[in-house]
Amino acid sequence: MIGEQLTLGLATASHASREAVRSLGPGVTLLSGFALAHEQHLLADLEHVAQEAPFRHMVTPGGFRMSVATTNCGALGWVSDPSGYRYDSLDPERTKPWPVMPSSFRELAGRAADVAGFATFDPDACLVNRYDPGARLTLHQDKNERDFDAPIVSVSLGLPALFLLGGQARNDRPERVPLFHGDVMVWGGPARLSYHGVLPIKEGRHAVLGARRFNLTFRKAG
Ligand code: MD3
Ligand code: FE
Repeated sequence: MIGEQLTLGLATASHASREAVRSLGPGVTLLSGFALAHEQHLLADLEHVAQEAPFRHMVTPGGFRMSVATTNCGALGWVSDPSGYRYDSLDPERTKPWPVMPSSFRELAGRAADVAGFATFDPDACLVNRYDPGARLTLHQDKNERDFDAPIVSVSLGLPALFLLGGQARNDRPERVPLFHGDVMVWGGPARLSYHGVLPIKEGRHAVLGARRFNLTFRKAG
């Protein structure tokens, strides 16, 4: 119940009852429904980002086309190509900077980090993943960022997903966490280098976003 008390002041009355804050283990906080209060704004801004820097299927260093389609906004964007993973200030497809991170995105990420106990989170990168049914993300660690003290904030929109929450070793058996439209997760401290992934998205239709899941991941990359 403390979670609802924590979030009540941040949510509009109509969304407060759909919010809850839950710890999923050391350094992992799930803020259910946290993005719902700002849904319209977020979706409009997401549309603008994707218009400027279209989603594309990146290729892994192993030469595989990712089933997830990706774009970015903010000063730095996550890029994968056959030469490796990196953060780049330029979108290689347009040879231009990534779209500016919308204030709706930045502010949501900051508020979520704050509720989870990370006082000032000022992300410089927002990776946006788009999943069609069947798309997945195999178990991996995120270690291309420079600052492992900063948390990572993730916002789920559209179709639900089963998130794989693993441990510090690839062989640790992952827990399955269902994530729904509007859920926000914050990772930091001991969980920052945890293995994680997303099981193949099931067929379905979300009332607003149709047959798709979007995930915004905010990072301090530079
Ligand atoms: C835990 N994306 O893009 S976000 C990724 O739903 C990625 O699209 C997933 O993993 C998605 O790299 C999950 C949640 C997330 C992101 C980064 C993490 C969890 C994390 C880094 C460390 C630990
Ligand atoms: Fe990841």
